[in-house]
Amino acid sequence: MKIAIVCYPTFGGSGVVATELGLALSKRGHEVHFITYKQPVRLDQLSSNVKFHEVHVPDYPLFHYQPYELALSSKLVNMVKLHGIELLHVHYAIPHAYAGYMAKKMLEDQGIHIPMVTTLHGTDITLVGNHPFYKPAVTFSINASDMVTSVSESLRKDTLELFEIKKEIKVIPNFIDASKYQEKTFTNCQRELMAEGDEKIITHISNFRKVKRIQDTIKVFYEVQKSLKCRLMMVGEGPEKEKAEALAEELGIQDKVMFLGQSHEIDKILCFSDLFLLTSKRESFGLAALEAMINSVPVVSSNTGGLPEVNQQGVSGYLCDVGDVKGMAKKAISILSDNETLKTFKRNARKVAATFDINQIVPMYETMYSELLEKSTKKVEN
Ligand code: GMT
Repeated sequence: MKIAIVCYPTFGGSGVVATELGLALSKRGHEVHFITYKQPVRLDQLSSNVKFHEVHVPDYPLFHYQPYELALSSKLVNMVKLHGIELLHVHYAIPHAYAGYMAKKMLEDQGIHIPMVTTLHGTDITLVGNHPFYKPAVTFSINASDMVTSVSESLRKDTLELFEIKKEIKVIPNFIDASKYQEKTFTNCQRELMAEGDEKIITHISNFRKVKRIQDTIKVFYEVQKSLKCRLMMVGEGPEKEKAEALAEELGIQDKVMFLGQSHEIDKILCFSDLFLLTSKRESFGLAALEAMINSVPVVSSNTGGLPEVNQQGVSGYLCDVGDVKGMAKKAISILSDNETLKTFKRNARKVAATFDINQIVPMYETMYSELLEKSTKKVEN
């Protein structure tokens, strides 16, 4: 199959999922065309099967806002025609589903019929998409997609509750390539570079937006460090970073909290981590938690959105109510204060994560694509 993938190319879960999906599809013999405004961060293997087409949005003095959707839909039309692309797969509804639909309609006008899959990822539904400014366009473009998928059952439910959806939404969870991660549970990942031997390492990775409640992450750590020797690695960049730095200083724990910035060495960091904290207000799936778990790092997270579908209570970690700082700290301490317990949680975290292996999930997309292509060929024939 020849598939076009549209996604956000910068740091962020939806772009990571889209890129990993495209790469996996290319390895399974499909031709994949990434159509984005920048080369996706994880797209490091361009080949005859994997192509990248950049969307340019030229500036013009009249434009107060640059017409990105227009440029994207035009690029999609041109690339579909040039490369004989058979299917569009857009990730994150805003504005990709809308631009994809426009491309589809323009192509239809030229006698080219191309099905479009929209994958919903999270805030495109629960936060941004739900805003009255966007809602009619988001509702329309979800309903106009040929197939809609969501990354968790929880996101599927939210979509049906928040929007008037006339389409079936298929749940295809996010995935991980378990074969890339060896069983590192009890090996030394040069952790001595980051902490002393008797110190536990707690990690948080995100884009530091309000929805992540990273102040709670700092507060949970503050409580934990009262009971055991530990350090906190804060990985990422975003609007809430300064407040979190200030809070660490205010609490007098700035020497134990390291802000590492955006990193390309996530697996290395997770390799020496003992616990992952994810205190988000909302999380449709929590890819960061899954990445931690496959690296044998147990997770203490909020009990929200799709997180309970990923992090198993009392098995791969614990889930507490959003904002329950004391509860999360208590759970973190219970995992970290006994090495045998920690070993069990580490082992379990990896086992649970392995159920989201790429080889289980990517075929679900392939089957869906084949069905869609078959349906759309039949439609044209009739
Ligand atoms: O929706 C967002 O906040 C952005 C999006 C992204 O691009 O990072 O994150 C969402 O999609 C990820 C991949 O499917 C999920 O793992 C995240 O849980 C989800 N974020 C939220 O729901 C807040």
